[in-house]
Parts: sequence; structure tokens; C-alpha cells
Amino acid sequence: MLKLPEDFIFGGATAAYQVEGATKEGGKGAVAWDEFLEKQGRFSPDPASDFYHQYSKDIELCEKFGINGLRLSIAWSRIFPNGIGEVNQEGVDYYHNVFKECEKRNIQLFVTLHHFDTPKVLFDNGDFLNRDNVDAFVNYAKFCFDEFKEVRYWSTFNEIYPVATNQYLLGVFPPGITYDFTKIILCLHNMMFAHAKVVNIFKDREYEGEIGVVHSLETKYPATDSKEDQHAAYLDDALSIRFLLDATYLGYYSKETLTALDEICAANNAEYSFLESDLEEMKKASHRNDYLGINHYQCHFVKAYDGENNIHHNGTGEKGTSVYKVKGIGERIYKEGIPRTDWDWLIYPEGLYDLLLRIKADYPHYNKIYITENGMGYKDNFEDGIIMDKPRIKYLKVYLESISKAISAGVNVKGYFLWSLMDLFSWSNGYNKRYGLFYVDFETQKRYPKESAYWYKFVSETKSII
Ligand code: BGP
Repeated sequence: MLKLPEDFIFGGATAAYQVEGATKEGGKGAVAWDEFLEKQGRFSPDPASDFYHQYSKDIELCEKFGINGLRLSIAWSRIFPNGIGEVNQEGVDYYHNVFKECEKRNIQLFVTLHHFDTPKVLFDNGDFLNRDNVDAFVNYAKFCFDEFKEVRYWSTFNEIYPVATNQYLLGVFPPGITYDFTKIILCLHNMMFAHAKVVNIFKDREYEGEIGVVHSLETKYPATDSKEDQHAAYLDDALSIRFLLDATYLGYYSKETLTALDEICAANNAEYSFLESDLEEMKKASHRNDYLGINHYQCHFVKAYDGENNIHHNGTGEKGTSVYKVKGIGERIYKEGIPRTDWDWLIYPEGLYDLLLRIKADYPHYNKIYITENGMGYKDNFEDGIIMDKPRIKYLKVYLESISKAISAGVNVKGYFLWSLMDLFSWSNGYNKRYGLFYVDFETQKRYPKESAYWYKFVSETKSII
């Protein structure tokens, strides 16, 4: 049986907009999602898991079930309803109260400043395509560092790559734009630049605590050994993984990354350029990250593709409906023998092991890693309050085993935050894609521990992956 270290954090992960509800309460400002979801009419972000009112119950459940870390995000628009300017004291007080509750129950807090929820005023102004919004974000970060002294672990952004691609490639996030690689690269770069600025301020001003960034890193493998497929996997990897790790840990984009960008841009009629002064800022920050947060759910097998762009996002859980064919990159395929969820996410824990080893080899000053999200979206069966989620336990087990093996191979992984603490809503999938350790009856807001919650408690208490 594999083990995890004694001081390992067994956490649960959430994000403000996916759990809080109360989108129009407490002086909160609007975000682009409010209108986007309303227009779509599929599901509402209210009341979500009603964490805004139920947080003390959820934090108590953490303590009861051996969950000693909580990852959550601050909703920027609760602090600054318009992104900049006037501060909303009610929002500030709310987060102090949540943090106090965590302290009371000895739960280590990991706080993300931005989890897909730019205030609407700034979003409508171009979001991170607009450089003014970089300054607005830096200003908001400074405010949080000065105000929330009780927080020790800060992350600047959650998942820069999915922000850029869901907004400007798949179009499943607002503003719903598709196949625009000029915007994708600009967004990726501006967010990495904003991250660097915030890290430098955090270190220059000698705030207490630690700072890092959370990247979604999903390993890419060639579909076959052919040269063409290997090249497609390299292109997909360059944009989704290497670009971010270069920016974070080198402070510039390596030759391999830029060559891949040129090829992707040529195929998609796109362009990019980076200011020298941005790279200087990024270089300065590149050795100052205290940790890297990794969100990892799946991996991709990539095949060469030279047709037109064609993506279908499986947002309903109808297995086999995903299509991902991107000009200038490749086609992501299912692979015989590799299981996948109803949303077509490939379950391949070797992908996480390989990723961790690669980071150690390619970016040796990564310091330490937290797995900030991992978990299984599943259509849980609720029978009189009993939820036997065996497939989820099986999934969690093999991924935790990969982490344990990577630690044995010398990678410094210090904790794990299971996505998600309780059931919540999924941005582009709604409420039937459940991830929680605790089942939420969204009508009554009652919580029910699933079988996985009892299993996780045992693993956390014994550090043994059974
Ligand atoms: C990550 C996000 C989370 C969460 C999770 C599961 O990308 O950081 O906010 O939603 O993925 O994804 P999904 O909800 O699409 O299943």
C-alpha cells in the first residue's frame, strides 16, 4: 500500500462563484457570468452551494472528515464591486469571517485572487486583453495582502490557459468568442505578466506568507509514434503547458515555445508580440514563486490534423460527443483501453506522474508543488441519503498513488486539494456534473457525506492510500 508524507495537506477545493451563490447580496458587483448564464438559460449561479450563508457548516464538515486544507477564492467583485475604486466593506467582513472559521478549526487556507470572475465593468472593457486591467488586478491584490493578514498561502490566478481558451477558442466562457488565437496568446501573456507583477510586489514589500500560481496542466501524448502525431502533441503541449511554465519559471519564452507559437499563428492567421519590459518583470519574478499549484484531471492523446477548426464541448455528460480538432495544432482523440468519464475526460494517472517528473527535470527551481485540483465529475446516485460513489474513489486512489510515486522519485509535492469539497456548479456543465465529497441537495441545501468522504477521511488520518 502506498503512503503519503506525515505533513501532507489533505484539502478540499472550491471557487467563489461556484459555491457562494448570493450573487446579488452583500454589495457584490456583477460579473460577466451573471448575464451570460441568464441568457443561456441552462442553470443559475444562485444559490449554488449557498456557501455564502452555510460556510460555517462546510468548514465544520472539513474538520470532521480530516480535511485539513481549504482552497477557496475571493470574489474580486465582493471587494471592489466595480473592479477598482470604492471598497465594499461587507465583502471584506465576509471573508474575514470565513477565514476566522478556518482558523478556529485548524484548517490551512489557500486563497486564490482570481478564479474566472473578473468584475463585469473591467470584463466589458476587454478583461485581460486590456492592459489597464492588469493594473486593476495588481491594485486588488495589494489590497488583499494588506487586509487579509490571516492568509498564508496566496495564488494569483486559477488556470490561465482555460481562461484564454474557454473565452477565445471554445467560446464556452463569456464573451463566447471562438478560434481567435491572437486574443488567446495576448490573454495568456497579459495574465502571466500580471502574475509576475503581483509576485514582485509581494516579495518586494516582504509580505508574510507564500505566493504562487495555479495552472491547469494536462499532459499531451502523441496518438501514435508517427512523426506527424509527435509534432501535433508538441504543438498542443507548447501552447497549453510549456508557454505557462516558461513564463512562470524562466521569465521568457523558450525557442521551442516560440517556434510552436509561430506555426499555430501561421495556420490561424494570428499574431503576437511581447514587450521587452514585460519579460524583464517576468524574469525578476521567475525565481520568486514559492510554489506551483497544479490542477490536473485528465490527459490528451493528439493526432496530426490539417482540416478546419472544429470543436464540440461535451457539456452534458453524453459520453462520446466531444470533438477537438484545431488547425495548426492537432486532434485530440480517445484512446482504446483508456477509460473516460461521461464528459470524455481520459482517466490516465500516469499523466500526472509524468508531468510532475518533467517539472522537476525542466524547471528545477519549482520549489514545491500542491495539487490544487483533482477529482471526478460523476452523476452521483442519491438513495435515501446514501451515495456510493465507488468510481470516484477508484479515480482518486489511482491519482493519489501517482503523487505518492512522484514523491518517492524526488518531486516535492506538499499537499492535495480534492475538487470539490462539496457539490457545486460547473461553469459550462451545470449541476449534474458532481464532484463533491459532500452531496448537496440543491433544493434544501442539505449536505450528505458520500462514501468517498469516509474514504478520504481514512486516507487523511492514516496517510495510507487504500
Ligand atoms: C477547473 C476549474 C474549476 C472546475 C474544474 C472542473 O478547470 O478550476 O473551477 O470547474 O475545472 O471542471 P468542470 O467544472 O468543467 O468539470
